[in-house]
Amino acid sequence: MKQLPFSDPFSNDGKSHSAERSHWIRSCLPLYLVMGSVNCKQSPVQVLEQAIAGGVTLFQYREKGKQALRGQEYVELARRLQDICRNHKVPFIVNDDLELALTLDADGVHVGQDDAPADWIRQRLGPDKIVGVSAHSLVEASRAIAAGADYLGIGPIYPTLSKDDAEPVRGTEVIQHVRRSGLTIPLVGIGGIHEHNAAPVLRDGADGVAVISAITAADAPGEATQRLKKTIIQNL
Ligand code: 3NM
Repeated sequence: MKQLPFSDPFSNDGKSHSAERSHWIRSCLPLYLVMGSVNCKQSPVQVLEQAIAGGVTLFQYREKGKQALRGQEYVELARRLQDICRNHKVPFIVNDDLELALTLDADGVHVGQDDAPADWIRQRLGPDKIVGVSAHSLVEASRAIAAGADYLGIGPIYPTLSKDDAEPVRGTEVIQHVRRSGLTIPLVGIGGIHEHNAAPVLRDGADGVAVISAITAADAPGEATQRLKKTIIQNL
């Protein structure tokens, strides 16, 4: 897992969709933390610091749910978490909020199937930022790739309590299906993944796992991250 210099994919060198770029995106995906304040038992700042120390390779700010922060507080938390990411050279992605991403000059945006289309996001963000798309089937995966996605989040692999409107569980079969169809796009599995069930997700073709509760709901988020990272390294 060679980590290329952080600045590479963001340089405007006309290679946005080159093999180099896709290699770099893949190298960001092994342990992708998705998180907002509602997911955390401790302060989100502390959780993110511990998680990054434990080996998180990519971060998504996803402030969703009834208790989610709004307005200035929402932006303030985003800035604080982005600062931590910058200090550790971990890319900072915003969930479904192009305006916030543009305001903060975030490294990218992640969208779901009911959010703004990926090609619209890509147009506004420019070629150098990261655009991720949630997909639940081969058809959605193919469409996202055609719309310019850099990576896919495929799930839910296992049952999850972290997303109210989660789709039916897909198992790792959906990842096998996407890979067997010949699609090579960087992708992570998401939904109910933790240290004891991450291995099949990677063996079936994912480049990493995206998690919320495996890290945010742990009593010791740093240690939970380290254990999960160990499993990932053993199975990638
Ligand atoms: N997206 P946890 S599942 C944010 O299937 C999200 O697209 C999903 O949280 C999808 O790791 C999910 O706690 C929740 O199960 C993941």
